[in-house]
Amino acid sequence: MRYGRIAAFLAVSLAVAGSTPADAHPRDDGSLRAAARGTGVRIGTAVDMSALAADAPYKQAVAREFDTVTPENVMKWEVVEPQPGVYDWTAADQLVDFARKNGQLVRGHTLVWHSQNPSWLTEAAYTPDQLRTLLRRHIFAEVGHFKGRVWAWDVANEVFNEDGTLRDTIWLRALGPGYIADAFRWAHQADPKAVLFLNDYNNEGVNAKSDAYFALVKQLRAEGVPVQGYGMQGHLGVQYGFPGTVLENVRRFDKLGVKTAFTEVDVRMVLPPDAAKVQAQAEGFGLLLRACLLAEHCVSYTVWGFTDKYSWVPGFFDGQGSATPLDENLQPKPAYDTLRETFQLAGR
Ligand code: 9MR
Repeated sequence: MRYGRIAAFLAVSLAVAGSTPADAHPRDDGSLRAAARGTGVRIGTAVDMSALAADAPYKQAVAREFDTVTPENVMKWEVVEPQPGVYDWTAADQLVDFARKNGQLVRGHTLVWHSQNPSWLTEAAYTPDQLRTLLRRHIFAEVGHFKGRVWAWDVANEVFNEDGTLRDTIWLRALGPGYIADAFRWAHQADPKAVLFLNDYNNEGVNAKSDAYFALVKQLRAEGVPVQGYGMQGHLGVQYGFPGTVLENVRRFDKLGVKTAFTEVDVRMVLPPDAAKVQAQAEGFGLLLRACLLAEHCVSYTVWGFTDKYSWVPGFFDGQGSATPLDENLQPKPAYDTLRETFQLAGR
């Protein structure tokens, strides 16, 4: 599989761009999903549930273009347990049903994190024992609710700082570093078939943060902890340049025997866009996809929103945006074409 995939990719990479005959993909409806077929890498997107409910062209595009969906917000703790012991799975169930109807898999996001936790949890003075019980209950409730319906879980999200030290969170403070292994064990008990991931940003290339993940994965697997995946979010910006060691990094996790995935890819820019930034953006999207296609166990490539109409970026980074492969009118940018062509080259 691995060498077939690489050989096919390299062989056609040498072909002149655009020389692929139009009839090379008889079942090709021109979508990313069709292009990804046969490559071993699933193409996914984060889904904004308000947009899915209100915007028909958006909804059609989610169904047409993607093999997997990730809830952008509706599986986070603050949404699913707004009051202690009171669960609300409504929006998340809607996405899971939508995915089943469209033959898509679901990446669950996320079980233990420092952000988007309910205020009843973060603002009360729980003892360490109580916090441990609450975390365990949360993981069993959520993973149990979706048992058999969620393909992969981002179990622990963003647990390291940039320098490779563990992030100071309510979990680390109260429970110590062992909370990570516990979260994986509980998730595995709740759904033994779900593929369990660590997930972070700025961990795509070889650096202090990804080194810390490498050591953690090695250690957890040596201890028999069910960590099965390493997720790289892939929030890039054209103004920063792109990491040069992504393939090297993905391959070292390959060798540890875990799956890898790009889980939240977007490539932002300082507004307004111009031709050079748009071209650089396409290269950023392509760089991560190539690394995934060239790795042995990279199972999915997910964009964090596919249209600028609903991207999180402008709300978080002043003066930045245009971070997704489709513009506000759902028209493709060069990044979209790069993704499709890169998949097509690898899939033939
Ligand atoms: O896209 C999400 C945005 O709508 C939320 O307001 C934000 C809150 O922190 O979270 C965003 O998604 C994040 C994801 O869950 C984890 N990695 C970083 C993403 C972008 O901030």
